[in-house]
Amino acid sequence: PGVRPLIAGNWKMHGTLAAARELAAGVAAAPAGTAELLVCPPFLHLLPVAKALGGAVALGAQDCHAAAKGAHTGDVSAPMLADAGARYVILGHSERRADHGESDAVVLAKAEAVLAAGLVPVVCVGESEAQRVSGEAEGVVAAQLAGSLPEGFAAAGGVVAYEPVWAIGTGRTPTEADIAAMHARIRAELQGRFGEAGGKLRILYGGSVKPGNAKAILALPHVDGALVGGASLVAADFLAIADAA
Ligand code: G2H
Repeated sequence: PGVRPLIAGNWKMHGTLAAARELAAGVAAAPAGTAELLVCPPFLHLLPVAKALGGAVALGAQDCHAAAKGAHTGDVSAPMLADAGARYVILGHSERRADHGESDAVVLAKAEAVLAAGLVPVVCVGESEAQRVSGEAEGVVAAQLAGSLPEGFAAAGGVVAYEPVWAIGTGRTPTEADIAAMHARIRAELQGRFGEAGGKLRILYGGSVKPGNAKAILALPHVDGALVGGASLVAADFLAIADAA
């Protein structure tokens, strides 16, 4: 209550240019609802997607470099993303932590670059299955937050996405009680660090969110939206999730 829910689509490394344009147009055709909509295509598709979205749906990227410019072959900076029309940047997704060895310190540096470019970081945190089973999940997530959120995070309206690694793309989700408990813990960490402002930041749930489970998940306390992977690749599914917010 109070914060506008955010439904974010993480398109990951999927699709052709034509498919990206079509998906963006399908999302943009939806009537404005309660939730803010955000789509995060691959870098290469940002500009055509921005054009197809026409401004009604926010644009985001899936990563950026920590430096504003320089000799970093193959990388993309936050100012470049701002220039292309992005408003959000997903950082520290577990696939980047796994595929590219991104640590909390790397995510922190990138988040600082995102803030410096006037963009909003969407910082992903989440425990592995072994950490969940051994009862460490909340401690792991609290440590990730402490290590990866920059000082200016709350002032910029930063977003936290809780994505248990074992729920990503697997069709498995935590119980509603486990999601609610983790989101309450994340809220407490944000308030402990940022005070009153931490009470208003959006905390998204991510990991196998589908039209069929979205309503129950989005109704939980301190769940202020969703980060959607697989189901964001079909406009009707993505919009059904947004309607559940
Ligand atoms: C988690 C999520 C989106 P999926 O990675 O970031 O993907 O919805 O496919 O589990």
